[in-house]
Amino acid sequence: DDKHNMAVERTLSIIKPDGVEKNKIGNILARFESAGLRIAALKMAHLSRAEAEGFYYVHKARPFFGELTEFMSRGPVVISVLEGADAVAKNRELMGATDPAKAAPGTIRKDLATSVGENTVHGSDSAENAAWEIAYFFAGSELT
Ligand code: RTP
Ligand code: MG
Repeated sequence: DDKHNMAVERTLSIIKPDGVEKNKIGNILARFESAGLRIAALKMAHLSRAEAEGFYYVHKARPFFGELTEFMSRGPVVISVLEGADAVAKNRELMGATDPAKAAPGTIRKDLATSVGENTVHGSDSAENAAWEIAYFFAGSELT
């Protein structure tokens, strides 16, 4: 039904170290707000290697795991919780494809990212994973 299809959801977003290095924090957060997503929690952090490994644990066996976790811990990131109708899918749409070369025009990755490895943003890929990812970084009292 319509209610189900337009469920109010939360999703976890990370502006990766390359996005912060390029001074694109405001640019990216403005895209979320313009698309109707509300920023329900927000912080900057410089992840340790272990924190990055824990977050991307699901990719532990992949060949790019070392590169990915080294990159994610090389500088500060901006971690936020986005809330709104279909927030998980809406954020993925705003981000574009994992490979910036394949991302649609007007998406964050097409406009700002340089490679698959340094693709500027992370977004949860399901509501279930979003709940786990939000709890990984935020205490309940930090969510508004
Ligand atoms: P993310 O989790 O960061 O939002 O990205 P995603 O869902 O679009 O892509 P995923 O398959 O979950 O991969 C996680 C991140 O790993 C890096 N990656 N590198 N070198 C490679 O072939 C490769 N493949 C993936 C990317 O930074 C990707 O965002
Ligand atoms: Mg992913």
